[in-house]
Amino acid sequence: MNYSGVIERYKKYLPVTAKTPIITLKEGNTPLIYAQYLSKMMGKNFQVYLKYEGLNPTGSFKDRGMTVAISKACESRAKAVMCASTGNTSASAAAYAAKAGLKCIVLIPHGEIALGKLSQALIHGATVLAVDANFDAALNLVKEITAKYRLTLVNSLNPYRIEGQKTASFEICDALGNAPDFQVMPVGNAGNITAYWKGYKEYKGHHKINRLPKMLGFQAEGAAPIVKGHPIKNPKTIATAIRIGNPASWKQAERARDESGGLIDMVSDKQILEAYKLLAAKEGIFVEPASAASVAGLLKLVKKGYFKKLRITKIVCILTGHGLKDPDRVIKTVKEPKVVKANLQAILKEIGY
Ligand code: AN7
Repeated sequence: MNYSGVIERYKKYLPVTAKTPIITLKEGNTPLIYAQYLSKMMGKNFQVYLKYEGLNPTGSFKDRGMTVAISKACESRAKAVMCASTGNTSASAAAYAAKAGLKCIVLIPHGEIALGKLSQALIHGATVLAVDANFDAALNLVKEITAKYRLTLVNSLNPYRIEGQKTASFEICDALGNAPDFQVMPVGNAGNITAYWKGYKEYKGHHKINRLPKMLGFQAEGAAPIVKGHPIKNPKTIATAIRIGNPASWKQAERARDESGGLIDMVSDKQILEAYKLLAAKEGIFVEPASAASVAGLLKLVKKGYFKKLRITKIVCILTGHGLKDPDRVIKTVKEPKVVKANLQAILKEIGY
């Protein structure tokens, strides 16, 4: 099939017209991978799938929203776009703005974004400003500036971002033939859970599916405002992508949770790193720490006995970003390679032959 990106594939469900210039890097169409190890671990009748969003062009799910946001910005003759970011939004905005010939300005929390993401924003030619503040403060600045000047906001407060991101739920339903029973995902600024839930409801409205999943969202313990019920002033977690203390789509996330009969809970950095290693070692999938929060959450719920064994139960975990975004984390998490002499005996001894 000649695949042309999420706008082309799902334009029927998106706010685009024949006049919209489509700026695409052929995002979307990511694999839904059956998780052999996790499914077996959960026992008979459970099927766990991993939606590997790290395989989008810039390595995260943000590209689905960015193709629509940047296309609409071009349609309205914008000259420049701006966002605050924990990293992935800036990488995606920079790439799509480059393709569209738009200026891109990003504010990042100084010293707190993963190296891969920073490299992306820089090489795509964005103006990157590292501000001496956390993500929440940076986003407030961006909101203020974009309200006053001719700069288009491309954070997920921009409704076109949500529109594009909802296509991931369409893909899951198209692949499974219906909605899954549960969807597990990380929650940061809460745009993505909002987008998925919107997508599922719309697909049901169009009779493409006949049920809705329960939405299970996970925040990092040190950055869990929704779980705790109040903003977190100094959010802390090794999962820098979701180090967010006052999510922009807080209310919408609660609505997704409540309407679906799901939950929003939290996982510790330790649980995140365990899931991070398990995914790589047992499923062959390398994700960034924030993405591992979904599987960490799944494991937490399994331990609690949350899932009842009734019939075939399908669970989809969203793996939001690629592991190569944050290679430093691997080095901090696992043993570095052993240095050996360049001789046969020494190597055979090490590998036990
Ligand atoms: C890998 O890039 O907020 O709940 O500025 O990069 O929709 O915010 C990233 C968020 C999950 C959380 N996984 O999604 C940003 C940014 C990864 C992410 C999230 C992010 P939302």
